[in-house]
Amino acid sequence: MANNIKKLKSKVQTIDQSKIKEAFRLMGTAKTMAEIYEENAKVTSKYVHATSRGHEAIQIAMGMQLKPQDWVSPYYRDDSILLSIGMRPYDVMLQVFAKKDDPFSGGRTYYSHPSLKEEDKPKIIHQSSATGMQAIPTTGVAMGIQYKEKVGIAEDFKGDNPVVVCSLGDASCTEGEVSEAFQMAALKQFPIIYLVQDNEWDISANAAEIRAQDITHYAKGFNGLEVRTIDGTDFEACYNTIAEVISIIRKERRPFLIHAKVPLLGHHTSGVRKEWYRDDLEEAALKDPYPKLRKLVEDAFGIAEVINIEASVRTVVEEEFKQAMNAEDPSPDSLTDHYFAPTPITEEKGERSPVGKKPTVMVDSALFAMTEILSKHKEALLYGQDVGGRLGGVFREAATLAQKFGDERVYNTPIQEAFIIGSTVGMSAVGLKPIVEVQFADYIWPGLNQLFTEVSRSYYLSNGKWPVSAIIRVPIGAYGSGGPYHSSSVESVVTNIRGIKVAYPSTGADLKGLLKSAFYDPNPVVIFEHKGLYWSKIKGTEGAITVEPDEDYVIPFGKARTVIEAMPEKVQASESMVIITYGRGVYWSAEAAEAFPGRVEIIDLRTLSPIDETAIFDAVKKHNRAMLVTEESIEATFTLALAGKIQKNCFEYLDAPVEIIGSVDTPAIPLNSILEAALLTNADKVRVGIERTLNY
Ligand SMILES: Cc1ncc(C[n+]2csc(CCOP(=O)(O)OP(=O)(O)O)c2C)c(N)n1
Ligand SMILES: [Mg+2]
Repeated sequence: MANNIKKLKSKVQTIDQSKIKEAFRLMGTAKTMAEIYEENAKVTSKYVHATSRGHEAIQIAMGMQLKPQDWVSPYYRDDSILLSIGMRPYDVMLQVFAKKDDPFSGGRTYYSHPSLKEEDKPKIIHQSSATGMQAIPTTGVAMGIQYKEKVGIAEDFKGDNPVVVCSLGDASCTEGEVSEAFQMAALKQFPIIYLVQDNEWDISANAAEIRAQDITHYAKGFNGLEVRTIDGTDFEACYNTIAEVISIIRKERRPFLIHAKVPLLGHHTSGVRKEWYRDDLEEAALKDPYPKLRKLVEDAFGIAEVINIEASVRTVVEEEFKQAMNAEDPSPDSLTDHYFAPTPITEEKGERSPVGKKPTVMVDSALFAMTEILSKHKEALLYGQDVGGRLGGVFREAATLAQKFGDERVYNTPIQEAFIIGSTVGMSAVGLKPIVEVQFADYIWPGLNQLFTEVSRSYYLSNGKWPVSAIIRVPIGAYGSGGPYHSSSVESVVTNIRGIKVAYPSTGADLKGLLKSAFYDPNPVVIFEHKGLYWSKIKGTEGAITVEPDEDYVIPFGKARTVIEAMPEKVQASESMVIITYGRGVYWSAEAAEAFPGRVEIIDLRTLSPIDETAIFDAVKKHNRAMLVTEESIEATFTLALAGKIQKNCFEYLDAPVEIIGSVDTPAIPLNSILEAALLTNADKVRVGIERTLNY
């Protein structure tokens, strides 16, 4: 047909007619899907869903132009992006019913919450349902791509370098974490597009109530982030702007924000209905992108073709809707599949105390582990506050690393704990091994949202596609009057987050071995490193200084270490007990145990999640008396839960209640050294506990 080679004119460039027709088919598909969900509300309303009605033009213009090497993070209103990157309606609709074959999550997460790792399509990392929180992980993808290009390990795309797209609703941009992402992208010039679809609604709150300015004014404050505003209902304008921006980014590697003004024509979600609160529905209907695109297709191909496309779309969607509705549900047996990705480190290997190596303080053991990792693996890098060359970490734990490995592999970040932690999702997705640092455990809180919402659930909710392989190093613990904001213990909160592994070593050898295991582990690992043990400056903690293990030394997670054994005759005479502890608790316990020679076995857990239940239960059954020692206070803690676990599993074996010794319960650790000492666990308090337990 002559029409097929005719080009449609537009301001910037011309678009192939076949593309216009394809866009119309996609838009019709998305619109028909939304209509069918409404027509079948009884069955589709079981699980919440939102559709792209009104937003289709900008989404399709974006999706159609992405290539397999690109990365996109669509948000929950982006089902038109999903269709336009090549997903079948059936694939997308499996999510409406949370079915087993839902290609994104296997029925684990909501409609249009995609994650995708298919050869022939752009890649989609997992993202949560928390609005705006995808900005950091997705910016992490762009940071990872830039890193690979800088250090020479990027794939060769023949100049067609990957672009990252982070899609956001207008209201989600008022979340604080979004600004961390913008600021990093602008500062470091990442190859990313933030696509903001501005419908001026935040559920029922409108723009006038919730923002001081629209996103263009806000984004322009980030120096180096180029901003474009477009009518998101005009397919040609959208297509052309996106084409231009993408072609710039493929070459120039810098960030853009595209602000697309769109009407929200559907409901906020299936559960929050537009009739309840919308006063702009008539006005919004006038901006519908569908009749606009329909007119273009009619002008180019004639009305018969339009009707033809609409009819065939309806048939396909109806048919595939039925198929999706009748598809298989996930089996309950699959419930815990993809909890953790399998790790290659399953046993202790290498030499823990090689001859000829010197006793080394804990902080240096970590430094040597890092040096070995960074020497061997170009995919490894370290970033965090002050870890860069000028200082090498506030504890000098990264001293010399930037000098040895370069500023692009060891670098400072701004004070953005959410970015530090959340960016690992994207960095890991592009094949890197980010090792990051939170300066003090007290400051993990701003990053905790990312740890919980994005990092910990990525593997499970992507049904095994996107494990987050990252190490998050966290100096922790009270030491030398650190006061309320440089002393806190946070392990109970962090171990409560499922889907991450947690280590808390008490010696240099264990820290080195666990850092190495964490490196080879495909899952996210938090390593707590006690500040008071780093140099063993505190009397009684000299045991943390160990001969440095060799390069191959690894320790599997979930394997405790026996620090001190009881004498067999004391065990036989029922005069012994076990202390189960970790971190600095090991040293308080060892000091206290000196008063009870041969009667106390001490087990150092080394990792808190997973935890070595076998070692714990075996020891309790052997000694029949157990005590737990922690630096935390006792209320609502990991240790308290462990005591419960011991009672439940070893009840018949216990000759005494499970004792717990911890710090005094206060909302914070006071600065004054007398108060600090009164609050903290110490050897005397442990001694009292031992006595009570042995004499019960
Ligand atoms: C962190 C967080 N807070 C609140 C919500 C509840 N919520 C879901 S959608 C939404 C409005 C988002 O508006 P916008 O980003 O403009 O997207 P739109 O729905 O308008 O496309 C809210 C508040 C959420 N999902 N996440
Ligand atoms: Mg909105």
